[in-house]
Amino acid sequence: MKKVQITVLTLVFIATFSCKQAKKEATETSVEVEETIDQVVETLDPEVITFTMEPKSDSNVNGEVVFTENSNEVIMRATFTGLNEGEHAIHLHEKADCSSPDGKSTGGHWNPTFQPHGEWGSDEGYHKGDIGNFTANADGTATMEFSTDEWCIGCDDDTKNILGKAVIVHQGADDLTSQPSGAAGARIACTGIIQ
Ligand SMILES: [Cu+2]
Ligand SMILES: [Zn+2]
Repeated sequence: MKKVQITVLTLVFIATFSCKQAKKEATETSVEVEETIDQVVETLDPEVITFTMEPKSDSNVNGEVVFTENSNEVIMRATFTGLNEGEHAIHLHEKADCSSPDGKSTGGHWNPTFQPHGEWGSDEGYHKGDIGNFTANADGTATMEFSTDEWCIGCDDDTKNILGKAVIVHQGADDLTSQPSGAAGARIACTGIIQ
């Protein structure tokens, strides 16, 4: 009889222990699953903000700009109509205010790091708004894409946060050297980047 009791106790002990172990493993697994779900949600549901550009300086330019933030990178995609064929500068300017007819209410280039105007990525410096140039087709349409890890949408870093800035398209090309803004001519389309 004693032997039976010991055997039963042992079994109870083993059962309790394995149950605790199983519970611990289950908790660990569910934490891992939650972390994985968070990662998947971040991948499937990136921050996306979309804006319609309005014509400025009596142009007929219209456009749509989409910013997507994904894995510490912001991708900008834009489409335009009503442009003259050829190269056009596109920048982020410092204020999300498109109220003036010439677009100058947006201020100068967004330059939170106090650098000279230049080509994006240049060793000599460049503004955080110095996206560069894109080319319009003979029918006046254009698409452009730009991506960088030097921007964010709504983060706490003022040298990266594009919210509160403006997108400006110019009549001419940015020569990437003239100060302070590349001598790109009139501002022909504008949108504020406001959430
Ligand atoms: Cu500009
Ligand atoms: Zn610039």
